[in-house]
Amino acid sequence: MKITSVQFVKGVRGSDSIFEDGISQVAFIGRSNVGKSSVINSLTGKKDLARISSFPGRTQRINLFLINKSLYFVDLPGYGYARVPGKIKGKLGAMVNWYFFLSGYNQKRVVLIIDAKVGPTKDDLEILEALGEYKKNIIIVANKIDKMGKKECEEQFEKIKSAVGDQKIIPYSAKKKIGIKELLAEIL
Ligand SMILES: Nc1nc2c(ncn2[C@@H]2O[C@H](COP(=O)(O)OP(=O)(O)OP(=O)(O)O)[C@@H](O)[C@H]2O)c(=O)[nH]1
Ligand SMILES: [Mg+2]
Repeated sequence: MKITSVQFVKGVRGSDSIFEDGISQVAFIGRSNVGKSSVINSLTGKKDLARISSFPGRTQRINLFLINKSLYFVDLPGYGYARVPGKIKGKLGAMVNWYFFLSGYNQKRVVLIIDAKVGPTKDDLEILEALGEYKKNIIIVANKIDKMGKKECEEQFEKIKSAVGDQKIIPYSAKKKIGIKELLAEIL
C-alpha cells in the first residue's frame, strides 16, 4: 500500500478527544534523536512534515498526522534526553508514559525505533519490555544504517536480534530512504 495523502492534524499534551475518534493510531517511539520524526517524514515523502533537529528533545508534543484519511501516525517526544534540562525531561517522559501505559488508548502498531549503530540501549530494552507487558503490537526499526558499511550492518543486526528476542526488525535509513517499503507494508 502507498501513502497518497498526509496532513498534520494537531499536537496535544495529553488527553484529547482525537484519540477516541475511531481512527487507528500507529505510534513512533524511541530515544531522543534516534530519528522518529525523520522516519515519519521519510515514510510520507515529505521532508518538513515533522520537525527534526540535531538537538535532542525537538518533539515536545504528541503530534498526529492523518495518513490516507484513515490512520494516524503519532510522533512522540523521545526518552533518555542526554542534554535537555531535567524538568522538561520529566514532563515529556511522563507524557509518553501516559500515552502508552496509562491512557487506555489503543495503538494499531507501535514502531520502536533504535539506533542501528548504537544497538539497543538499556532504555530501549526497558521500553520494549514494558510495551510487551502491555501487549502492544510492536515492530522494531533499526534506523541510521547508512552510518555503517555492509559488514558492520550485518554484525549489528545479529546483535540487535539476539538482544530483542522474537521481534520483527527492519533495517532502515531515513536519510538514504532504505526500508520504507518494508515498513509501510507492516504498518499501513
Ligand atoms: N545518518 C542519519 N541521520 C539521521 C537518520 N535519521 C535521522 N537522522 C538525524 O538524526 C537527528 C535527529 O532526528 P529527529 O528525526 O529529529 O529525531 P527524533 O527521534 O524525532 O528526536 P526528538 O524529537 O528530539 O526525540 C537529525 O540530525 C537527523 O538528521 C538516518 O537515517 N541517518
Ligand atoms: Mg522528533
